[in-house]
Amino acid sequence: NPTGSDSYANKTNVERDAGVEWWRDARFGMFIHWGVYAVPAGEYGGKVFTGASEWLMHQAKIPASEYRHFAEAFNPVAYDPETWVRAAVDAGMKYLVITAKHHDGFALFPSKASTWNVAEATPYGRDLLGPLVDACRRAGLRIGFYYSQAQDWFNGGSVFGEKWDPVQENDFDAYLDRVAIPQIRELLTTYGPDIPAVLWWDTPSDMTPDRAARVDAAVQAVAPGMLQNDRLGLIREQHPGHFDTPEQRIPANRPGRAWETCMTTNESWGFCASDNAWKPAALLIRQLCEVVSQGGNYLLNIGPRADGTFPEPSLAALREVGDWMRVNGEAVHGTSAGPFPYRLPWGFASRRDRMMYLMIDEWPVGGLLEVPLLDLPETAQLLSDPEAPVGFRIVDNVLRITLPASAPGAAVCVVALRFAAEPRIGNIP
Ligand code: H79
Repeated sequence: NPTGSDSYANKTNVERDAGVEWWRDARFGMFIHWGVYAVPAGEYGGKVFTGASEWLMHQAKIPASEYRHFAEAFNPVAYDPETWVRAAVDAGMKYLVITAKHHDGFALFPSKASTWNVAEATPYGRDLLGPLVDACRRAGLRIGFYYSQAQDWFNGGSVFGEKWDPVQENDFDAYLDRVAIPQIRELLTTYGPDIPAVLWWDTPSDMTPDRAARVDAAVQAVAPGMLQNDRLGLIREQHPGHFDTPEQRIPANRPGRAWETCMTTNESWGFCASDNAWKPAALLIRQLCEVVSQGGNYLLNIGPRADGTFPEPSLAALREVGDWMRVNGEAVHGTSAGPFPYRLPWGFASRRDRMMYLMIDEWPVGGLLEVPLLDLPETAQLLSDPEAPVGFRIVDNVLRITLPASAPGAAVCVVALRFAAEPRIGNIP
């Protein structure tokens, strides 16, 4: 009987994790930060703001009466959700989370709760989420909604730090009742019974226990058991949600439950014209491997342009990650944390049933890989070159795997080991 999060918090880890199974197996998803901030793209009044273009209204202290003009230039005529979804699927991603509303209060969906939405405030004049939901459904991709429940600089929600506009002088409870809760209901009732698959809250400033309970009750009333992250309330323990959300980092110690690292592909979440700090695909792959080896999910962000297209460097990175995933995806999807608590000299490991995947990002000298396992595998194979000879034996309580003397490529290289039974773990260096 999935009632509020209070009862949820009392459940055992196993009960709590049952509804998270598809999400855990997915391991790899796409975050999408899209809104009218893609129009100024990190520049205002001749000044370039770096870091996070979705924060421009806040950083440049733009009054709502001026900021709304960006919506008049938000006309994503090249928006083709099928293309987005194909890019995600081809990259090996299994779910997608899009900003239904970010801190600037702009809704990507028609809303009766505020005219500050795509249907009423832009020349595009129609829903952006529905077509994406449909494209995801057709492709078998799950879709979640990010919703900034507390910060809303446009509709009278909370404001991080100093306020700069009279519209922000508002009763927060009135904002929750007038905007946030009705919009959350709209998001939960418009797109179908299993949509969204996840609710992704953010920055719970002002979300005192009674307010968080009020929002959660609204969610449970229409979508009992809805998968949620851990950012609903100020007191995280009151509404722990289903998973932890380390942002822009991979935790040194693996959390004791489901978790998801979200990361940008350059430095900004929203599209930022001046941000050219694109991470090489090899780094994204390495981060995916590290996260997966610790039992987490990797939610990789894309900031689409105002015309509805993904920036070319993002597409290039997704294609490269996809090339890697087509060869090595079995080390990612449906796996759980490897047996080693931290990175070994050569890299990471994940496992599924009797398989163990060694994800090598630092090729061992002479191709001699030392793995702290006490049992021999039945087979050992390089996923990128299944015909390559791979030897294995146990010497001094260490599994020694003989690989080609030099690395076959630049990206992480995976060796798949199949065991007859769960191997015993040796001394971890
Ligand atoms: O949606 C993305 C961020 O916009 C959001 N969470 C991710 C998923 C986020 N909101 N707040 N924060 C992250 C942390 C606050 C960062 C800040 Fe700043 C430091 C706010 C002001 C100083 C970054 C740098 C944003 C503006 C300047």
